[in-house]
Amino acid sequence: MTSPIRTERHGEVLVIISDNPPVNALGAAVRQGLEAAIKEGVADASVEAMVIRCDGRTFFAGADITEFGKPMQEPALPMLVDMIEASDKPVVAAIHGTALGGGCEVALACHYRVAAPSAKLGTPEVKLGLLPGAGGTQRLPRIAGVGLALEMTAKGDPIPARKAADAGLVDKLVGEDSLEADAIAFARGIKAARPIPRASQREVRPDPDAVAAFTKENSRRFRGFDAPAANIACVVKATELPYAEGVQFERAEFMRLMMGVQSAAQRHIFFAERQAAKIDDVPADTQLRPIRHVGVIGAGTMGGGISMNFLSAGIPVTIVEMAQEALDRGAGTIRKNYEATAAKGRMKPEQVEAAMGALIPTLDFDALAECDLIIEAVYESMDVKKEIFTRLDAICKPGAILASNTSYLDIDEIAATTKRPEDVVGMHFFSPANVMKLLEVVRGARTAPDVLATVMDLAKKIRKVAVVAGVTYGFIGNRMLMPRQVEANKLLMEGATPEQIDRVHVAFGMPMGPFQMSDLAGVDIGWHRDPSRIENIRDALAAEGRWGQKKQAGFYDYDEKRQPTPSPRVAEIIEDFRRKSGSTVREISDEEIVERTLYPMVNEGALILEEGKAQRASDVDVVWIYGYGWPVYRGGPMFWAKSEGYDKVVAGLDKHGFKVAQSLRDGTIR
Ligand code: 3H9
Repeated sequence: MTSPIRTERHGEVLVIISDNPPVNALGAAVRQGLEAAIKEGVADASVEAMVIRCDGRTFFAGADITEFGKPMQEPALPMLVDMIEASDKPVVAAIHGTALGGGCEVALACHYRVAAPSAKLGTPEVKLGLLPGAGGTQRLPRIAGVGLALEMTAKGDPIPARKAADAGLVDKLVGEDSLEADAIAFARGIKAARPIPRASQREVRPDPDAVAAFTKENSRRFRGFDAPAANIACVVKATELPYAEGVQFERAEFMRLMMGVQSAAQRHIFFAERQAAKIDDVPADTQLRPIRHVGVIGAGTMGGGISMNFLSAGIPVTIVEMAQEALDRGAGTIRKNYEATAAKGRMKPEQVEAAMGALIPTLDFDALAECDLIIEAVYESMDVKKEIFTRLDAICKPGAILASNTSYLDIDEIAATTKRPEDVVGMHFFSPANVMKLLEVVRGARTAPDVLATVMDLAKKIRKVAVVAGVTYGFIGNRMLMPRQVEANKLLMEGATPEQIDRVHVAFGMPMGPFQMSDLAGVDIGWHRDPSRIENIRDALAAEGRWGQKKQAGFYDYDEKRQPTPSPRVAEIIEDFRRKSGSTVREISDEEIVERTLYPMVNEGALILEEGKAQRASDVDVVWIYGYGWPVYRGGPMFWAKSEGYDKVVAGLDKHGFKVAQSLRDGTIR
């Protein structure tokens, strides 16, 4: 097998080049090649300096994650980077694309770093439940200071080359298109400079105030995760210990995290997210339909949020409403949202104007005739949706994709009202649609493969994580929500309180529990609107106008700042229902809440897979991570069930009398 590493001589400079697509991950062959090339440079008396650069779209984007958990082949990355740093001839990293993780650590071990202005540097290991384990936590603070090292390691977001240059992480920004030539010229300039600057030999002073402030500031973000604290601890060690001892600490922490379930879960999600984009029976090279102009029907919260995704990606949107007032309100909300983003400095005023300039609000339904994709986002009524699709069928150009944002309804029934069911697909966005990353792409019985492929590709362009779902009530996410809600309501009748059930869910790592979620979404959603018909606790709340946060009263009472407190009135309502139904009230344990609200979700996920309504278990996990805030360190419901042990989950379900999915009982979930 040919090595992914080659060398080229440019006079006294040896250029070491990696060519390991797609992202130059530092797999065994790359490490072996780099080791050999550095040795070659050190041994050759005519070499005075070395440059390391990568072919393709990026500098090394990290260790090869697929090797984790397998026996490590020599040389291990920590050894390799130490060897690079120990070279008695200066080594220059020439960075383009993203120098991430182990890639950033290779750059930190080099004596100098030059970068293209568009490059980014980062240590995203924390997002995989890890820390930079090849000296990164020890070299980074020594070069860039404690503050930036904490930001980069514990949060994991990459920084632009310019910021890296300001912090001393990059010695020189070079030409965007002349990286190699400029790096060679730079190497010539420093080839004789002595002493050779070695990051590990530098010192960095402790800064306990900065560490305390950073930890406090990010406590919410880090809640439940093991890796951020480990990253912080390593950076602190860099200020207290000599390099050799600091890396030992780093190594031990890295191994501890690597063996833990959190990192396994986070690595699972890294690959699950990428896998979700692939459709088993649709070839990757399927010819896509061009989407140059999108139409959205409905300028409410959902329609507005959906439109923003496309506007932000530079795709014009025609948005249609029935009344001028609703149209103006919708367009106004979109502008307000963009302006709020601009006020936070995350958008330039001219970008706001460019996005708004690409929005065409209209009352004329026929204006959708020339759109390439039309997304219906009106309220959940099959009759209304059928009428809309009949009209779309009559006016839309041939080949246009007709999508519904329905959260529950049967796409096939909607498609059947048209003469082109192959062009009909579900695009289920999650609220707020401009923020939430998940898109469920609902594949109807007759949806054409190129329609699916086009929508999946488009999802990537608008920075969504798309998952294919089959036609089933509630698709993947909402269908799994239903058994949870049913059990949560039963638990109330048996003695649990909304506070207890929500607390268990939050302690598990969910952003909120089932009743907090009801209050946020609106207790009145799906309500029959007849205050005299009170069949359950929810009806009783809705009848009293306790519609949730918007009314400052739902399952909880809310103050003006939307802070919840347990509601005595709700306790009364629950008590009243318990009495009327004659249910025996008992103490409910937190464990029972987990078994009865979370295990049934896993069970439903297994049924969805058995019925072929999701392609793979990891897709179900992606839905829950990106659509509902399932804690990523638990890897999604299906990964969680596996890591807990299917036997334990089955036993819990059996104990409470649930009908258990066969694949869960057999442990054959895929
Ligand atoms: C680390 O470095 C540990 C060290 O500190 C210590 C060691 C001792 N390995 O994302 P894309 C695959 S931990 C293996 O779609 P983009 C990916 O699965 C690592 N494979 O492209 C996909 O495969 P497929 C720290 C990897 O342009 C394909 O490449 N580094 C790796 O949207 C294309 O990926 C990170 O965490 C990898 N490291 O984004 C960086 N990276 O086509 C992780 C990617 O079969 N990577 N693949 O589905 C990224 O963030 C993005 O891939 C990147 C490109 C921004 C680079």
